[in-house]
Amino acid sequence: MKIYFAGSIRGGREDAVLYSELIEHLKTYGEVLTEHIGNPALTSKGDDGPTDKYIHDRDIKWLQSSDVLVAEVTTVSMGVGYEIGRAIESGKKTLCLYRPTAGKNLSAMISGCDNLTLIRYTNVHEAKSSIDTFLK
Ligand code: 6IA
Repeated sequence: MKIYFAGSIRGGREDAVLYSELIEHLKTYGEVLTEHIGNPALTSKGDDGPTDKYIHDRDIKWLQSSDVLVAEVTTVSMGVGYEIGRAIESGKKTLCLYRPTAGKNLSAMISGCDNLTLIRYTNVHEAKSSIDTFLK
């Protein structure tokens, strides 16, 4: 199975360690095409490719070749929202993981969407078991 994991980069890297834990878990199910998202060395200022066009075009190719999209949506990210929209439009199975946080509200464009699975969780163990339920 090819898995596209989406998590915030320029939207903020506060959850980078959590992303890497989720990615390690996802790797037990197949190939994670976007392993770099969990790399704490990738900062919101860092670079990972020659140009933004290169990053966009490469990531969309990976997204199109994937079987499922798993997105951690707690840290608001325009790129993650865009990837979710593109995945849904192409009929991909999509899981969004959200950790409710005081003072933050999830976008209605995610919580109101019938074409994705939205799971609210409180800790990484819950997030992993939601992944298990979704992928099995
Ligand atoms: O808007 P964001 O940057 O938070 O968007 C994050 C999402 O877009 C992730 O799920 C990635 O799949 C994708 N993405 C955005 N930027 C990159 C990137 N390097 N490398 C790989 N995927 C990316 C950007 C480095 C940048 C900080 C210069």
